[in-house]
Amino acid sequence: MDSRQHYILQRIIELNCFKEGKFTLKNGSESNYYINLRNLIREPEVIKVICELIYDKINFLSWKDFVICGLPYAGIPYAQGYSIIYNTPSVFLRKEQKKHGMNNMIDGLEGLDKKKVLLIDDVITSGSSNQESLVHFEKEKLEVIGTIVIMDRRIENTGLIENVNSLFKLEDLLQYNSYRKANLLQETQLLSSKTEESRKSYGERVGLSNNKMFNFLLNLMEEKKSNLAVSLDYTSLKQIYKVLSVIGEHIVIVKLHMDIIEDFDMDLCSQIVKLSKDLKFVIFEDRKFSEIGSIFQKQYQGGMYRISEWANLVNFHLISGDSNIQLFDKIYNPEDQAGLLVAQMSNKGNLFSKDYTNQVIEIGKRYPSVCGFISQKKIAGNEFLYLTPGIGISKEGDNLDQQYKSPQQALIIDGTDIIIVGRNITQSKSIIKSTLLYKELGWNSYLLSLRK
Ligand code: 6AU
Repeated sequence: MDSRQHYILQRIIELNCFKEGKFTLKNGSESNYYINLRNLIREPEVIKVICELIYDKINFLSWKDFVICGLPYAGIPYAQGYSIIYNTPSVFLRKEQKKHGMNNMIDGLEGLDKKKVLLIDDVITSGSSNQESLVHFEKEKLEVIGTIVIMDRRIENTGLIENVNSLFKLEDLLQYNSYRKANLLQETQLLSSKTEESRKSYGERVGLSNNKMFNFLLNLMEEKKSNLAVSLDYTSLKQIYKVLSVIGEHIVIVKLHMDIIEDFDMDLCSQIVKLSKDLKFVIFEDRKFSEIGSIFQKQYQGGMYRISEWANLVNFHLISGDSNIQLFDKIYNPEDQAGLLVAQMSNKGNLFSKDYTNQVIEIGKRYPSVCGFISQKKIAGNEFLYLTPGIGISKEGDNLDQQYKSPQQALIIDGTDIIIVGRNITQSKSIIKSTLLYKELGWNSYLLSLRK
C-alpha cells in the first residue's frame, strides 16, 4: 500500500465515514460496520488523490477509449474530477427520468462518438444499484466495460457483477483501522506510563549546547514545523536537485550519499547549496568517515567531491577511534558545519553493542563539533540531537537488512528528534504527498511526545 492509499484510508476514518457497531444495510443484512463515504467529497485533495488511484487502476487494466460516468449520486464527483484532470469525456446518468424535453436518462450522448462507458461508484455493497443502471446504457447501445468503486464492502463476490474493480476492500480498511488503533494505544500507554521528566520542546533546548548547528536545527524545526530529514539516495544529482526544488521547503535536512552519484558535477552541487539556503534545509553527506586521520582529511577536503565545500553535516563511525573527529574539530567551519557520530544502526545483524554506544556518547561529549548522534533512540541528554534512520509506516523491511519503524515509535516511544526517511518517500508514487505525510506524522508525534 503506498502513501496515497494510506492517506485516503486515514481521511475515511478521520472524516467519520467508517463506524463500528450494529447496523442494518440497504439490502437488509446486518453488519458490524457502517461505511458512508459522502463526507469525503468536501475535500478537493481527497477527490484528486482518489482520481489518481482510479487513473492507475485504469492503466493497469488497459482500459481505453471510454467515456466516464459516475453512478448517481455518490460516483458523480469522482467521475467529473477524473474527466477534468485526465481530459476524458463524461456522460451523466440521471437518478430519475427527465419529465420534459427528450425524456433522457443519460445526458451528454448527442454526437458522442464513443461506444464504451466506464462507471464510477463510491461503495459497492451488493451491487444492485450497479445492476439497475446497466439497462440504461444498453438502451443507448453503450457497452459498459467495467466499474471502479472506491470501496468494495461485499462480504462475498457473488459473481453477478462483472468487471467491478475496487481501490480498497473492506479488509484493507479494517486492517488500517486496527493498525491505527494499535498505534494510538501504544501512544496512550506511553503517555500514561511516562515517569521520566517530560520531554523538552525543540525551542526550549536552544542554547543547551554551544554548537551552532544544534541551535540552528532546533530553531529551523520550530519554524518549519518539520522534523523530517529525507535521504535522497538517487544516483543522479540532477534528479536530487529536481526533487529538492519541490520538497525542500518541507524538510530540515537532505541526506546524500555522494559516492553513489553517477553525474557528479561541482556546479550542480553549488546550485544545491544555493537551494538549501533559499528553501532553508541543511545538507548532510552520509559518508560515515572511519579512517586513519590523514586519509580522512583527504576524503573530507579533497578528491572529486570536496565534501567540506558543500556539506553542512557529515558523520563518523568511531571504530577507528576518535582521530577523525579530533581532526574535524580543527578544520570544520563552526558557523554552518557540524559532525554526527553513528552510535547505533538500524539494520539487522549490525555489531553495535551497548558498550560501544556508550563509548561513542562519551567521545561525543568531548568534541564541540559534535551536534548529535545517528541512533535508534535518545541515548544521552538534551544537549544533543538524535537522528533516526530506518523509518517507514509499513513495517516491512527492504528484503535485505534494513528494518523500519514508524515515526510514532521513533519520536514518542524512543524519544528521538529527527526522522530520516529514504525509500518510503523516494520510491512512493507521489514524492510530494509522501513527504507531506511523513512531515505530518513526524510533527504530530513530536507534539504528542511533549504531553505529560
Ligand atoms: O529509508 P531507507 O532504508 O531508504 O534509507 C535509509 C538511509 C540510507 C542509509 O545509508 C542510512 O539511512 N542509514 C544510516 C545513516 C543515516 O547513517 C544509519 C543506519 O543505521 N541505517 C541507515 O539506513 O541512506
